[in-house]
Formats: sequence, structure tokens, C-alpha cells
Amino acid sequence: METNQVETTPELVTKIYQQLEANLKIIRKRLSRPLTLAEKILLGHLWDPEGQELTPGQALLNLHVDRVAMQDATAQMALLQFMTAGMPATAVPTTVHCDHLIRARKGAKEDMKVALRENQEVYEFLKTCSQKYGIGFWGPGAGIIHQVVLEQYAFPGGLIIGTDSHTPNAGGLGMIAVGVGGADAVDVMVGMPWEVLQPKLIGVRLTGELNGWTAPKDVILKVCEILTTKGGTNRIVEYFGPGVRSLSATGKATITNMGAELGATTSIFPYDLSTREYLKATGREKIAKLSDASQSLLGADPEVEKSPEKFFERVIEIDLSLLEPHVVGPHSPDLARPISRLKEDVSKNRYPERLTYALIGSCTNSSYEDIDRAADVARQAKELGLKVAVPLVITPGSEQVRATLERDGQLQVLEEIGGTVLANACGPCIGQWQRDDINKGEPNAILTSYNRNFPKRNDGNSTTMAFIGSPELVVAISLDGRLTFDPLHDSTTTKNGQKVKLRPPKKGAALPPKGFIFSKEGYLAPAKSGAGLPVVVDPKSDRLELLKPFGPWDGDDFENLPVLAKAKGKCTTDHISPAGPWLKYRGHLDRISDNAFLGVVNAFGTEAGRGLNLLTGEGEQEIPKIARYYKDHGVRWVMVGDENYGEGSSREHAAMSPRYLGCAAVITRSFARIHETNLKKQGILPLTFANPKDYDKVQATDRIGIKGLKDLQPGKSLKLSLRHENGAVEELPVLHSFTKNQIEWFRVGSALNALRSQKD
Ligand code: MIC
Ligand code: SF4
Repeated sequence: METNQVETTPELVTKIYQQLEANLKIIRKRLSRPLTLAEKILLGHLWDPEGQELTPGQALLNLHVDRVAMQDATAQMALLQFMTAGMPATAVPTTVHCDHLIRARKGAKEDMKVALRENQEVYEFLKTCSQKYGIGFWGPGAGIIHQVVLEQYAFPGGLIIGTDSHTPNAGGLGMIAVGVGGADAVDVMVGMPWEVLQPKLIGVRLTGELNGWTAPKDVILKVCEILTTKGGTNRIVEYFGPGVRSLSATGKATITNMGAELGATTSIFPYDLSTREYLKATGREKIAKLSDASQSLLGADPEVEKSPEKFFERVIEIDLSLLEPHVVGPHSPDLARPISRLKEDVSKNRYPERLTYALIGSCTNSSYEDIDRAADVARQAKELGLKVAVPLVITPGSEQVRATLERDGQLQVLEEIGGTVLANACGPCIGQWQRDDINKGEPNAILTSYNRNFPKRNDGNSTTMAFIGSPELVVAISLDGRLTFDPLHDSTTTKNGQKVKLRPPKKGAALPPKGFIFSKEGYLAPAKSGAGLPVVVDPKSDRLELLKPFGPWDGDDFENLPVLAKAKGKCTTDHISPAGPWLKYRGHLDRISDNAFLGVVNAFGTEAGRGLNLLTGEGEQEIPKIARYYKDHGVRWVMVGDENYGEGSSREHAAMSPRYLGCAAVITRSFARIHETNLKKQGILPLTFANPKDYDKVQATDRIGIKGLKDLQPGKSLKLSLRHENGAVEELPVLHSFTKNQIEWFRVGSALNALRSQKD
């Protein structure tokens, strides 16, 4: 088998544009109306444009995917699954990026040394797997997945899936880019179509132009406020309008990246001048030329901008000229307010006034422009005699950006005011931050320019309150150190007691005037022929474990199931399968399952992650230990959840660990998209209460029955019976969203079992 073509070549793009054209001819005939941009790209990728059912919110689309990207924390499980399919190489161009496992402690150099030592075995596995199966491998230090994809592989009009929820970053370059679980990636890597619920469309019309302190980040913070963390579920957010044309390509990527926080399938911007400039600056002039020639494919039809309400379920209007800088948090990215209201919120809610840390960068906000604007604030500080009042750390998104910012002096000035540059990796954005300045349990506030701020997200401490703003705002506030400092209106004090005021940062250079320093440092192309290459997994390893298939459904209704826990309020994948110290076990299902539900606020326990073992009658036990106890005693169980259960990350461990420990069903008021699919793929029943109030009826000592499974059919509800401790039985209807195909996954035990049986 010859090497896979990993690069996005002009030939590949030409072929994809031809396919878009051909498909859209059919779709236009079928729909006979103008199309939005998202429709063009999505439906242009249909596997069967003639026969595909098309109903937003209902139809399951089968799509051709142009590319797959995986990061190290999720790639391990995805590749372990892919290996069991017995393919010689991936069917579409695929890359692996080592970014999540690097801990942040002292700074780039030392942290990298530790990471290489600690994760050697995992990096070796990912590297040998990549070599063997035709996958491009970006080693540790090369950059964060989304930034590298944006710089190297993304192109307007393409369709990419990635095993990371912030994959929509590439929507800034006009791609449909979707975060998925590893099992979805496996489908595509073995050459099957990718299946996704046809999203509804939300339009965001931008007018005016950003000015002063306002940054692209503020657009998405505002949209988060308007739509909330579940408002985008099964929706694509499409941006259009004159304001769009004033944004840089990387600014647009910040917006689509953090669109993940809306639960949206993805977000997308049209191709325009700034996209072209970015492609050119990153060495892809030929692709820019092809996009120029296919502009009609890469933007909405003109009628859409004229009467958007005809094409979108909802249209949101934002005037960039009037938009104020925003700060969101703590604990949820939709808790937004303009900076001018932050003071009031701090005092009303008794948030700590003094910050303990300021952090900028990450996959969301580490572009040349971002750091250039942040550096402009730092330069002013230097001139005014100010230094940071709290530690400031900077995580560059890729080696390419880092080296360029080093050459052009921005990193230096940030260091001169007291900043520390970390490795080109996720680090503090994903609980891989080892801070020594506070004790666990100590309430404190931090300010970041990242995208997520769930409890424990950054430092593993649930009492750390993380607020989010644009990088320039974060740097400005770090100079004063108080969350109540509004750089637009307030002055701060220098060491000598002089009152000084910052001016708004100058408009950042969207692209480096002297060009990027091109870097593919840390990249390894796949071997020419992988057939004979070994992939090493030590059977004694506690980091990696080959997978054994889950067993099939036994054909009977479930009866007498205990409730493992009932999540109260927000329950993200960070609650279900915490990251931080657990990231190291992402390739070892048995070991990582010890973290299951540790962050869940259980309606039946007093402390997060604890609950009642119904078999022994002991309360306040660690939830994963209870689950293991049930597993060891051959008892299946259910998990109960609230609204938008499983929001956040794409990590399928949040579905695999429960399945491994014996979960039969997760019953909630509603699910987040990626997690619901992940549960189905692992053979778990995701069910929702037909009447959301029924959530309240579930008690700690209930035994649950699920009836009607033999006749499980799309659109047909099931019956849940709750047998309370006093013997009373209540019957409740529950809904599911299984399709015919997905029902098979449940029957045979998992989507992977179904895939294997198709191949045999
Ligand atoms: C995140 O931002 O939450 C992560 C860590 O990148 C996750 C992936 C993971 O948990 O490995 C994501 O967003 O999907
Ligand atoms: Fe990494 Fe954070 Fe981006 Fe996730 S959001 S990919 S953890 S930098």
C-alpha cells in the first residue's frame, strides 16, 4: 500500500470543488431555492445527493468527509478502535497532533522535557500507528491541533471532522468542521460515510466594524450570551453581512472555535479577501486561486443576505461598531456581561476581586493578530513603567506562530512585563496546569482568553473561578490585577504611585508583515509502505490497553436496574470523565474508568462524585467504585441526568467508561449532540424523559425497568418503570433518537461491533 496523501494539495481541492458543483446541481433541482453557505458545503458533500432525505432537524445525512484530525488524548482510543477494523491505511487524509498531554508548570523548555519523558510510551504508540496507517504525525511541541489544521490543511469548501470539540476552528476559513467522538472518526477512516443529523441553521448578521478594545472574541462571547450553551445544539451558525468582511481569517477562527460552547454542530464564515490573504501567507497561494475561481460555492447565494429570515430559523444581529468588550464566567461561558458591568457583578456575587493568574493563547486565541494586540498593550505598559500584577502566561498555538512572534518581538515584550511563554500545547486550558501558588479548595479568580471555564477546567480546583475575555483585555487587566479594573475607563497605578491610563490597542497586524517563519518542526510523514510496521502496546502498560469488544444486548428488557447517580444541574463531559491528571490514562479503558462521574454533582450525595451503593446500602461512596462493585456483581445500572447532559468535549471516554462499568441507559432531560452519539456508538441507550418533570420522580433507592426494547424502532417511545423503595411503581414514557442503523449498534453491543460484522 502506498503512502496516503496527507497534504491538502491543489489537485485534491480541485476534485472536491468538482464534487461540490456536481452535487449542488442535483440539490438545486431538488430544493429549487437559493442556498446558504452551510447548505452548499454540507449538501455538496452528500454521499447520495439524489436519494438523501433532506429535513433539517430530522434527516440523518450521509456525508463524504475530506479529512480527519485527532489530538493525542482522543486519538489513542480512536486508533485502538481503528486497529480492530483490520484496514491497511486510513481511507481519507488523517493527522494526529500531540498537544493535550503536555503539562504546564515552569515554561516551554522544561515542560517539554517532562512531557517527553512522561508520555514517551503514548507518543511512541501514536507515532508508530501513524507511520503504519498512512497518518501524518505532529509530535509534541509542534502545536495545538486546530491551529496546525488552520495553517496547514484547512481550505474553504471542505469538510473535516476532528476528535475534539473545537474542530470548528477551521470554520473561520470557510470549512464545515465538526467535532466528533473517536468512533465517528473510525467510520470515516475505514471509508464509510459519516452520519450526522441535518442541522438547522442560525444566521448571525454582522454589521459595522470592530474598534477600540473590542476584538473578534467579543463577538462569540456575545453570541454565547444570546444563545446559551445549549442554544446551538444540532444547529450550524452561519455568519454573514458587511461586518464579516472587516474580520481577519484568524479572528473568524476564534469565533467559530468558541462556537463549540454553544453546542453547535459547527459555525462557518464565507470565503473573502481575508481568507485569501491568510491562505497566501501560509503558503497556499494555489489553493487561494482555486477558491477565487469557485467563489460562488464558498458563500451564500445573494438572496440569503437580502432576506435572511427566509433561510434561517433565527437571525441574530450584531453591530460590531457598538459591541463592547465582554467578560464571561465563572463556570459557564454563557454568563456574559460587558466589561462595564463586571464591577457590579463582582460585588453582587462576591467574586474574588483580586485575580491570581492571567492566561492568554490556546487554540482559540493565539493568532499573530491576537498576540500582536496583546503585545501592544504590553508595550504601553513598558513605556508607562507597569509590570503585570499577577502572573501572566502565554500559550502559542503552533511552532509557526511562536517562531514568527519571537522574530517580530511580541513574545519578548510580553516577557519583559513579566509574562512566561509555555509550550505550544493545551496545558492550562485542559487541567494540565500544575500551579503551586494556591491550595486546593481555596476560592480564587483567574482570567483567560480560552474558551471553556467549567469548574476544575484549568487547574483541577473546583473553587477556582475562571473568567474569559479577549487576549488584549486579559493582558490589560493583568497589569492591575483586579477583576474590577476596566481598562476602557479606569486608570491603574504604577509602582511609584503614578496614575496611568492605557489607550486601546492599535489595530493588530492580521498577518506578519515579514511573512511567517514556515515550520513543520515535529512533523513526520507516514511511511511509504506501512504493511510490515509494528505497533507496540506493552501488555503491562497502565497507559495503553488493547480493546476487547463489548458484549451484545441479551435480547431482554432491562429490569431492576439501580440508579448509579442523578446529576443535578450542569453535567459536562468534564464532570463525567474529568481530564487533568486523568488525561494520561486516555489509552487505557480500565484505568481511566476509575474517574467515571467523579465531577458529577449527585442529587443523592452531599459531595461531588459520591453516592449510594444500593447493594451494600453504604452512602457517600465514590461513584466509580460503586459502578465497579455493580459490574463485579453482574448488575447493570442507569445514570440519570439533567438538561444538556454531556455538553463540552468530544471525549468518548465519557461514554466508554460508563459502558465498560455496566451502564445500560442514560436518562436525561436533554443531551448534547456529540455525547448522545458517543453513547449510542458504545451500545448505551440515551433516553430522554417525555415529560421533563419526571426527572424529579427518580429516587436514590429506585429500581428501574426499561420496556419495549424488543420492538425498539425509530420514533417510538419506550416505557420506563420506577419501582420505589415502598413498592409503589410508576410508569413513565421516555424518548430516544435512534435510527434504524443505530438500533443495530445497541443490539450488537457497539457501533464497532456492527462495523466488524459488516466486514466479515
Ligand atoms: C477540550 O477542550 O475540552 C478538549 C480537551 O480539547 C476536548 C477533547 C478531550 O477531552 O480530549 C474537546 O474539546 O473535545
Ligand atoms: Fe486544547 Fe484547550 Fe483548545 Fe481544547 S480548547 S484543543 S484543550 S487548547
